[in-house]
Amino acid sequence: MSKGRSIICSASVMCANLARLEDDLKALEAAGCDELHFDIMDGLFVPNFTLGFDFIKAAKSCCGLPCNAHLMITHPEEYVDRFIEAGCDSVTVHVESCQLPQRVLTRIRDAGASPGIGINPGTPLTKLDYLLDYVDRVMLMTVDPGYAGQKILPGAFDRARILRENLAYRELRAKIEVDGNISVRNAALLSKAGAEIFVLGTAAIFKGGDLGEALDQFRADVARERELV
Ligand code: S6P
Ligand code: MG
Repeated sequence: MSKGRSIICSASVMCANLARLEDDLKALEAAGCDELHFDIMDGLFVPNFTLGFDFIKAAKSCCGLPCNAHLMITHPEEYVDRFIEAGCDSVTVHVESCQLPQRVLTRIRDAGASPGIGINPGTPLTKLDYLLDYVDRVMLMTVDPGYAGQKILPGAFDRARILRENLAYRELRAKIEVDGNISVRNAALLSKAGAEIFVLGTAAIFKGGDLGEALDQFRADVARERELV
């Protein structure tokens, strides 16, 4: 992040108050949040269940923010079209769950959405090599996926740096996104390492207070912290 350029904030909807979803989404939109991040889990790829098509449609009906689906599911190729139909502007699939990931990414783009590839902390970055030409974002999981409220894995910072160098060497413009325990300090360090999109969950803004204020505060704190790390 160069001086003056703000981080891209993608708010993790599974961390919102689901009983007051409309209020939370409107507050995020009013505060200038850049995107909504929908975690889709199927109980197989990760040991948890979360949101689905109808939930995304409901969210779309009460705010105009761009929506990203983070598919933590097996056989994502069978579902990407339906997530795009439900209103997702971008769809991220995991390299670990796709048999033929390049084909799935191309299909997402051909369907009119922006493709992203996600990668778990234990998967070598080299698995991404042949996919970087096909994506607008690479989502580095900074915790093992499945739950909010975890601690960042220390290897995350070097992985962001190595990926940024690889993208620069190949003159590719895919953005690096980071997901999991994005606190102010972790965001500052990851931003310095080359991350541009930050998934904001319980470590960032969903702490029970005013969401708009929390987002403003988070942006300001990360900008300040970034000068210190
Ligand atoms: C976790 C999922 C994430 C979480 C987000 C929660 O598997 O992919 O998107 O919703 O990481 O954030 P936090 O700050 O509670 O770790
Ligand atoms: Mg996620």
